[in-house]
Amino acid sequence: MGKVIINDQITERSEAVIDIEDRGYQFGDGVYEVIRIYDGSLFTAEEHLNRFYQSAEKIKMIVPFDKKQLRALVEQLVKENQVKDGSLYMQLTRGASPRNHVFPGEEIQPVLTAYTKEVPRPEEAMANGVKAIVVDDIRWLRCDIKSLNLLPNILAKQEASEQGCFEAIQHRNGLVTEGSSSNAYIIKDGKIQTHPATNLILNGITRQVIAKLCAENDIPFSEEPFHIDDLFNADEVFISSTTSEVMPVIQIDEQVIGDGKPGRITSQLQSLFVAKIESDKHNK
Ligand code: PSZ
Repeated sequence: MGKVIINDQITERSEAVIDIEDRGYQFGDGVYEVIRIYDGSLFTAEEHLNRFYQSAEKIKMIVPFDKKQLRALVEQLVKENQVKDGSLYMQLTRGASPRNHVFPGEEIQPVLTAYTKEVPRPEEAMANGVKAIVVDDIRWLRCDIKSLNLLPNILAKQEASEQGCFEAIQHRNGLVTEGSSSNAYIIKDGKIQTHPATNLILNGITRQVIAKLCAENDIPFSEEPFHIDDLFNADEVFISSTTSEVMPVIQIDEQVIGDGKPGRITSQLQSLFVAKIESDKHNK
């Protein structure tokens, strides 16, 4: 995908230049978003853009565009790159200035960058389910911010990958928070349960879509922390994210979940999610 955004410009990727003292590069001092693209259009764009502005505000950064301008700019990028099914990555850093922990002065402008890529839907994994491991959540206490700092998430995901697993499900003192790059849910006796949207998790946009679909379809959905034991003993487990959508988890560590196949309610949610993707396309 040839073109990228730098600040208010769309340019060829090969011509894009980032300063070596950009604070995103040096400190991870910035925030980001990933938005799914289905059939050339951005899915739940408004929700992702809102969270981008909120994340920026939480770290005392101001996005140098209004939401309408930014939306038009990223939509233009998707169009110019002719993305069909893929994703848009966008980030905002506190700008480039001589390395110093203290914020730079007001003369330093934040730096916005964005690019797109083609990403197929993970059909096989969604149909058959994936494996996960459980790890300690060693992250900071502001996981509600979609910060560029992802070291603990990367270490957790690498551990999962080395064990042949798709995701690492994190816990604090035995209470499950979320995956390294996903929200986590259990289903017991027909009821879906997930960690409440506090400072300890990212309030996923997919999570919010799922909550709404549950409300509309009379599927019990509760936001209450649950224990690792509940995870191992659940009837069904699934995770969610922008690219994983509703992803069944069929094994955690050595424990097979249910009968080792995606469960009934998880499959129902997958169907509802696909219907939502389709209806959003038609309502554009
Ligand atoms: O491409 C990928 O693998 C993606 S795109 C977005 C994610 C992964 N994950 C976002 C995420 C996250 O990083 C953490 C720590 N918790 C929850 C989520 C799910 O958020 P949404 O649903 O907004 O993508």
